Amino acid sequence: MGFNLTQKIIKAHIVEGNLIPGSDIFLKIDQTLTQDATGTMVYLELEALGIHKVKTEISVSYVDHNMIQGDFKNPDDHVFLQSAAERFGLYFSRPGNGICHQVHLERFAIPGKTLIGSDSHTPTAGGMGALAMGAGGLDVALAMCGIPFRLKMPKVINIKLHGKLQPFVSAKDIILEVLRILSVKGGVGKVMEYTGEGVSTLTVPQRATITNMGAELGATTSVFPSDDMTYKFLKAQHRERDFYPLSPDSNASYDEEITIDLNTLEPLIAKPHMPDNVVKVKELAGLKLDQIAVGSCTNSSFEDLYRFASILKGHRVHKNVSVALNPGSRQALKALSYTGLFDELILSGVRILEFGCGPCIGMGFAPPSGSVSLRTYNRNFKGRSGTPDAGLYLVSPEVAAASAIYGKLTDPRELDIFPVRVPDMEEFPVNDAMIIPPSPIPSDVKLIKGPNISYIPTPKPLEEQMEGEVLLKVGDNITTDHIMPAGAEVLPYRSNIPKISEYVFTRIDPLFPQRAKEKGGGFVIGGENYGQGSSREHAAIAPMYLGIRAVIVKSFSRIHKANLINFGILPLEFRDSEFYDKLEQGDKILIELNNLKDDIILKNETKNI
Ligand code: MIC
Ligand code: SF4
Repeated sequence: MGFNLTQKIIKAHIVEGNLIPGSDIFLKIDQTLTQDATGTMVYLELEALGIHKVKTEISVSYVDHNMIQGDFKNPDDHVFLQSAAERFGLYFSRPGNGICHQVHLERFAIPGKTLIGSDSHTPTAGGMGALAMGAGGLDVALAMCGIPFRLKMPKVINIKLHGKLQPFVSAKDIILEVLRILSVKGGVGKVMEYTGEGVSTLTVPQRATITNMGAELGATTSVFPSDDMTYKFLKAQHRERDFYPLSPDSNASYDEEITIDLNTLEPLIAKPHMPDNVVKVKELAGLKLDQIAVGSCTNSSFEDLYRFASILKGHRVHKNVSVALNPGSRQALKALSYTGLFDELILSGVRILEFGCGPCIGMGFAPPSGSVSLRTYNRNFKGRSGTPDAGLYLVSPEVAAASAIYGKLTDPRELDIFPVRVPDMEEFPVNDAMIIPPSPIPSDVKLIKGPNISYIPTPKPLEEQMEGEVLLKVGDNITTDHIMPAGAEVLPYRSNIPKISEYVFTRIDPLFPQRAKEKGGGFVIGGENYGQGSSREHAAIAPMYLGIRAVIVKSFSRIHKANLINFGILPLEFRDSEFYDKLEQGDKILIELNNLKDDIILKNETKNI
């Protein structure tokens, strides 16, 4: 039996373990990336690890999340990150250069390489044929020290694409369809590998939209083969030397298989408040909109901007909607400007935001109270936009453009316009002026720590017996946005754990941080897929700072579980999920570890069970 693509890349990087799904494997990591909102912790960790220079082939530090600069906090972070990149020998992508995943795809991602990043959408580079995974910050810091990355050998799911996308149907609709079929927990412990003749019809940026939002499946990562399309993209980036062809063996086997017929796929939309709440656009057509946001790491390549702008061309944004664009990179917008369509965006009344994450993570352009916001982004979790009662809907750039014209949800196929044909880019306007290469003499550089750069607290050692109160009980699919919110108020404290811990779980229960402090810490109970979403290790460090000793759930998401372990919170899963029903907030519980040799015992002392 031959190997699939995922197994081939893993085989080429495995330093310990075997290819049996579910077993522990350790992989050599070729590349790392960080972004500023998780990166400050990563470089404090790297400093604590005491390394001289990173040992990876390429490591890049991006600044794209915390860009509002309302006071000294964001710029303090930027200065610290730039000094850390110089100190440890990394590339530094300056604030304003673009969103980490888009820039990494354009300038650094290489087929067949392993990449881990302190951001859950790192799998974007899977569109290039890289095995790219989101990870906790400490795991990324360790990879930069040359330490292999530990994970469970994933199952590999074959997603067979047949046919060809029809006009106004988009790569975004492919991943929305996969989310509809599999749900936000359908990818846990799995790699989504795309095959079938439909693959060759998709460009690298289209593939990257799909692998990017594969993060919403909870998947370890998603990957496409490296073929003629990959070569074409790399050549247009002046990087043809990075090309390496990669495909599964013809007799490769897979753990599961899903088939999607591109010919019959229609424009889709994810309704509030989960990315898997997917229906056809035509079922909701006419929904009144207040805001439209285009861009993010999912949909802001040159092609996406082109599709959006060419539909909008000659029209004015409807007076009842406010429309904004956060482009993925300087290169993408520059390429659009060559086609003349950037002018059209300005003329039609689109608000042009910075090259960064912006509204996707609630950094500006928050929607009005109780409003409807249509977004080409990847996450529509409640409150993520900065407005707790806004409803966020996720669509393709084509649907966003048609809807911007009418101020209501519109299926672009209903418009009387010719299908969009994106011009073939033989050469992108490559300009790396905002990427600072690694310093030739890294160790001579001093780390610059302004007052916003705090310290990393360390956990207490594990005790044999832990007694305390259930401080909070939550249900299924709790995201790291619930545990550790982001947005304009909270994100600036990413380098200050004591301060950011005051926001833990406040979206669910504003009194949580105070209660945790008064009770001297305790436990959290959760349902399935606890900790899905972002890779932010703050969702482990800040609860640890508040004294949380164990989180007991039906099941965990991969990255969050690793983060809990890294920061000394015991991640426990119920063997019998019925026990979940026997625990309430306020119950006193006792956990006995028994040297971790036998089963861990959990007693509910309040209910005497
Ligand atoms: C996100 O999309 O939620 C983020 C912000 O990019 C996070 C990282 C973070 O919390 O800083 C992610 O996806 O990992
Ligand atoms: Fe940035 Fe949004 Fe992408 Fe996260 S999902 S990296 S916040 S653009």
